This record gives sequence, structure tokens and C-alpha cells, in this order.
Amino acid sequence: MNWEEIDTYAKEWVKEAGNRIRLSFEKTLSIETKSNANDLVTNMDKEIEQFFINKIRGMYPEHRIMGEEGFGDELNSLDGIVWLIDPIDGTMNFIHQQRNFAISIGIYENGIGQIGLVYDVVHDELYHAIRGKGAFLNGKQLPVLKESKVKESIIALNATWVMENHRIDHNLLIPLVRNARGTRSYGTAALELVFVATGRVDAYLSMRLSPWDIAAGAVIVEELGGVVTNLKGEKHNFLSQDSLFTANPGLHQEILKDYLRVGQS
Ligand code: 2AM
Ligand code: CA
Repeated sequence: MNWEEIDTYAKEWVKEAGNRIRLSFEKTLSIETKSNANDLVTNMDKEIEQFFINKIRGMYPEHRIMGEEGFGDELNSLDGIVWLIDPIDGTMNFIHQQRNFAISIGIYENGIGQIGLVYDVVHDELYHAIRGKGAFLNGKQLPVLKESKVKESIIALNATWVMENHRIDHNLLIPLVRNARGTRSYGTAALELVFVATGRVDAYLSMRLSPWDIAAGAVIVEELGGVVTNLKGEKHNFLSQDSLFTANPGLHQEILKDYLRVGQS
């Protein structure tokens, strides 16, 4: 498979999609809700997903596509080459803030991430990795991740999970928040993953994400030696919703063992 050729096209399309999103700032958005009043989608989410699908189908008709807005294929396996697309990750931020959102595209072969592209449109920052060939920010190679301890780390974590909730015993997270140097929440999983990749934050935890939110960022983090699992420390499931826990390797182990108590009764 010519991954470099696919990467070149994907980058070109991501930049063109970014331009379309920037131009949309001048126009009125049409906003609808999906599963609940805070689950938002705009005409741009849909338009950008359709833009990518048309490009991919034109160039690579045999590839399959999983897109958040449902214009792609119905997938029940990751066999073959699959594009996992989130046209706008952080839609709520896109609507309310016109920043803190990204285009996220992961390209997987038989379930293994080969290319990850995360484009922070407003900052014109393109993070990308090709498996085994390095990870880059606007073409400049990123260094491999350094290990850190909780007490010197910034942890990306949404406050929702530190209140009583039905996905995790929030008492496990209180000491983590107390002991960390600081916590942050950006509301965009794709960017939170690339912030782990660049060391802007040291770990990111979320209880419920979809494959397209993180498929691209996971390739970038792993290319730099970071660890990507679910909260149980198991391989993340890229076919359905799952929790996510990503960090530099030393920190990942410390949090799993001392805070999430994985492997202990
Ligand atoms: P989105 O903006 O593409 O929907 C916000 O904390 C992060 O979680 C964003 O990456 C957002 O992606 C994602 N997210 C929001 N609601 C979600 C849901 N119901 N299921 C899975 N991921 C969700
Ligand atoms: Ca989205």
C-alpha cells in the first residue's frame, strides 16, 4: 500500500476542508440537535463529511468510511482500509467559540492505525503521523515523549467524571485531581490527544468517546511512544464507544496502578 500517496491526498483534502470551515465563519450556521439538547450538529459538520467522502470515493473506491454524521458505510468490522472521519471534533466549541475544534481523520488497515491527521483549523496547525515514519506538526518532526510523574503532570479530564456518574467510581479520580500539577478540559478529544503527543498535557482521560473522535490522535500519540488504552488498560475498541486513557508510558502505568487500581482487587 502506498501510504505516502494516501497521506499526500489526505493532507490536501484536510487543508481544503479547513478553508471551507474558515469561510463558514462569515455565514450563519444551521444548528440541530442529535441524541439530546447538548449533542449538536451543524450544516458544516455534514458538508465537510460529505466533502471527504466524495474525495475518498473518487480516488479510492475500495476503501471503506466510518463518519460521525453517517454519510459513510455501515461497518461491523475494520477489515481492509477504513477511514475514520470526524469532520468537526468539538462541535460545541465550534458553535460557541469558533475555536478549540479540529478535523480528525484516521486511516486504518485491518484495525491498525496507519495514518493520523488532526487539523486545528483556527491555528492552522496540522498534526500528522504515518505509522513507523514519525509524527509531525506542520511538517516539523515531533520528539518522542518523555516520562512524567503525576505530581509534575497536567491531566486533561472533564469535570463531569469527577462528579458522581454511572461510568466510573469518581472517588478514584479525586486523588488524581488533587495530586496532579493541574487539570484541563478542552472539549475536543482529537486535540486533547495531540496535546498529549506534543507534551502540552501529559495524560487525557475520558469515559465515553466514539472511534472517529480518537482514531487519528491515537496514531500520532503511539508514533511518539505514548500509550493509548481504555480505562481498564485494555486495547481501545475502535468499532464502538469506549473509554479512553492516553499518557506518556511512565505516567500511564502510575495512573493505572495507583489511581485506577487496575490489576488490584
Ligand atoms: P464531537 O464534538 O465530535 O461530538 C467533548 O468532550 C469530546 O467528546 C469531543 O471530542 C466530542 O466530539 C466528544 N463527544 C461529545 N459527545 C459525545 C458522545 N455522546 N459520544 C461520544 N463522544 C462524544
Ligand atoms: Ca464531530
